[in-house]
Amino acid sequence: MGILNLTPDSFSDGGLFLSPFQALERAKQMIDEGADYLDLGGESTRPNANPVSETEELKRVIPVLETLRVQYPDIKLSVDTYKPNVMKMALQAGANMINDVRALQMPNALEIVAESEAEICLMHAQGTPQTMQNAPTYQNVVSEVKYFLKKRILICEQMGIKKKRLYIDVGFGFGKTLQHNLTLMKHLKDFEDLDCKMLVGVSRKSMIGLVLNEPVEKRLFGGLSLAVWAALQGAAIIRTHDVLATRQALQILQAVLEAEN
Ligand code: 8Y4
Repeated sequence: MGILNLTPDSFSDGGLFLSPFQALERAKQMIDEGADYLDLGGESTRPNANPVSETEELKRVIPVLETLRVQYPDIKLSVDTYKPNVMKMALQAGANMINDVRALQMPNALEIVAESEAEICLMHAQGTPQTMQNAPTYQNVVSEVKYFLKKRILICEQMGIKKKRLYIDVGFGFGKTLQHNLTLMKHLKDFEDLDCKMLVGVSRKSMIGLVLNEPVEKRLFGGLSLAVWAALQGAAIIRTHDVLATRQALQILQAVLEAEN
């Protein structure tokens, strides 16, 4: 899954992909590099980022989504939003997935996606982007994240959403310290018994930077290592800024896994 930032303030590629023209160029590049999904985001989710109005988010996301839908009928289009009305408009414009860092906890979000056929990513976060990095705490990060996701899956099923439409995501960096992130990564396999596909997003994140002591533009190798690890633990989708490199890392891994004995 290639990340398509439609925000002017995203700190990894600060403003590079804001104009619709540039966004579409970037989308084409990631599709050419082998992305199966694009994840369109109109509100920065980085720590301390300012929330964006619904009107502004719609203005950033919907025109690009509509254009991509026409130009690339086969690519899966995901929209990264927690706002129910953005979900509704995105689904009408042909989005295939709603990627919600609040796991459909906003009023009406469940109802809106339940009326559609779209896939859904339920992500765990502690706190909001404004507050989440202020001393996150857990007694047991793995069991607490797992319990949260289990509850959200159950609520989705009660709303009539079939489990096969759901992806779960532990939400690396969302209200987690470096130690929490590493522990979750070590125990990704434990999430298998929730019986949903898994999405993992670690591309360029601070957990890589903190271990390697590298700035955001030098985190590719670390990110590839984590992508391979996550795939081995059962992740179905890797959300990344670096589609070609990630594709190739996963392709060679797959060749090994499928080799004859
Ligand atoms: C550099 C670049 C450093 C980006 C940090 C970041 C996830 C997600 C984000 C995730 C799912 C981000 C929207 C944070 N992360 N959605 N979204 N899973 N499902 N930070 O891990 O990329 S935004």
